[in-house]
Formats: sequence, C-alpha cells, structure tokens
Amino acid sequence: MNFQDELIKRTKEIENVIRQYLPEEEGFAMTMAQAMNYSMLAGGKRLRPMLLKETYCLFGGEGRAAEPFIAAIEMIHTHSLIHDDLPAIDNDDYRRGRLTTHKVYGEAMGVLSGVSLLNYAYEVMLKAFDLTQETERVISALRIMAEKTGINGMLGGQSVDVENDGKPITKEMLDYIYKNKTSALIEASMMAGAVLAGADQRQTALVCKAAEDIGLAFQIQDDILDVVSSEKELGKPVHSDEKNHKVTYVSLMGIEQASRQVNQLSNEAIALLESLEQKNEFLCELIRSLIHRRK
Ligand code: GRG
Repeated sequence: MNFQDELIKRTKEIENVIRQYLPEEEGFAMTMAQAMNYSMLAGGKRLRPMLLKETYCLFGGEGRAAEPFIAAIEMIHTHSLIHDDLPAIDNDDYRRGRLTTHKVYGEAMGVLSGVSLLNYAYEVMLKAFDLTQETERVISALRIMAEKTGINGMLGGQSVDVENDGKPITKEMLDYIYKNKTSALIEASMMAGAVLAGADQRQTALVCKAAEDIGLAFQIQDDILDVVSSEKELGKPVHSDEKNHKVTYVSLMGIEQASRQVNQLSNEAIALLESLEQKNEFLCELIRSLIHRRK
C-alpha cells in the first residue's frame, strides 16, 4: 500500500476512535454538546492524534490505553481553534471549510463549547485508567498534557502572540511564540504516545526535541500557506498575517528561506527519530509529507 492510501486508512481509524468519545447530544445542555461535536466533526487533518498513535506504535504500544488520549488531544486542539476564531481573538468566519462555531452557535456558545471541550478532554483521558494496569504511564501522560497546554506551553505562546499582535517583535520572541502555541501541542501528542507505550526518559526527551522541530516547521508552513494558498484550498481565510501586520517567518526572511527552514527542521526531526533503535517508517513518511503540505 502506498503512503497516501495508508494515510487515508489510518485517518479513518483515528476518526472512529474520536467518535467513540464525543459527548452525547441530549438533556438540557444538548446545544453545547452539539456545538462541541460540530467543530470536532468538521474534518480536520487529525495530525496530532495521528502523531500520538504513531509514536505509541513506534515504542511498541499495544492495547487501547492510548485511545482516550487520541480523542482528547484532538479535543484540546479543536478547543484552541474555536477560541482562536472568536471575535476577541482572530474574529474569523471560516474554519475547516465551514462557518466557525461562534458564527453558527453564537459567541457565548463558542466560548462555552470551547472551554467545555478542554475540560471534557481531561474527563476522557481519565478513562485510560480503566484500560490499562500501567497507571504510572497514564499519570505521566496526563502530566505532559497539562503542562504542554497551559502557561508553559500552548496558552503561554498564544498569550504572547495576542499581546504583541501587529507589533514589531524579535526573532527570539517569534520562536518563543511558535515553540509554545504550536510545537507544545505536537510535543504533548508525541510524548504522551511515547510514555504510554513505556518509553524511557532519554527516548521521551528525544521525541520532545523531534516534536518541537515538527511543530516549528508546521507553523512556518502555515505562514507560507497564508501567503500562497487560497481560502478554498485551506478552508480558512488567507492573507490574514499581512492584514494583521503580523511578524512571521515569511515577513522576516521571505518565502524561499522560510521553505528551507521547513525542510531543514523536518529532516532534523526525521534524523532524530531514525537514530532510535525502534522504527516507524510511516511516521517518518508522515513528517516528510508535511514539508509540502497544501492544507
Ligand atoms: C483560550 C481565548 C483562548 C484562546 C486559546 C490556545 C489558542 C487559543 C490557540 C492556539 C494557537 C493556535 C490556533 C495555533 C495555530 C496552530 C495551527 C497552525 C493550527 C492549525 O492546525 P491544523 O492545520 O488544523 O492541524 P486542522 O483543521 O487540520 O486540525
């Protein structure tokens, strides 16, 4: 089977896992459950759960212990997108090719369903204790998720981004923003997959570094696509960085140099993973495919 076919097959498997953990649309809070599911089922690439699962497989993970984490990482990611699109942040109308959550359900429900997805992710991850005897691994994965998504990770990066919107910032600050708002969640995905499968500290630290590079490359490619792609292809508005006078890798060094950085960071990540005794060729191919992603 070639990589594209395999990617489609594995994405479907991830979709099936995610669906099992979504909230029921019933009772008085039904509208919020519908808003949560609306964004969860809008069809993103499912990159973070895929990275979690593939890293779990890399270290020989078996059984269902990773499943709640696969669903939860996509819930945390989707929460960040719902809130990123709100009028108080980016005020965007389209995401994943559809109207944004607040456009369909209203701003208050956008705030509520976003935070509810973040909270629900933890309810879901706790279910892993029912699926494995390896409770210490679950605790380590939970710690990683909490740390990488909070002030010392995704939210820290996002806060510095918001605070400096439209201001001229240094490359050092830009790197802090990218490594936190984007890399941290990718680090959480891969590190959680690693520890759930029983990876040791050295292996987990190596995975963290590879994930940081993948996240940085992913965000730089996001900057490039904002310039060279279309709303139709991306499913979200383009040219928003220029409109918001945002400093990006493209505005700092131009598209060609930014593309070279994507290439270099991705190859560094692959080299790190290939230095491990354990192998997952599909994972390396997935990282390679992100270099030239069009959405
Ligand atoms: C709590 C008010 C409040 C806001 C939180 C944390 C946060 C907002 C936003 C995170 C920052 C963010 C949206 C970073 C961008 C990362 C990025 C490139 C996302 C797009 O990911 P894709 O391309 O999307 O994987 P799909 O739709 O494919 O899942």
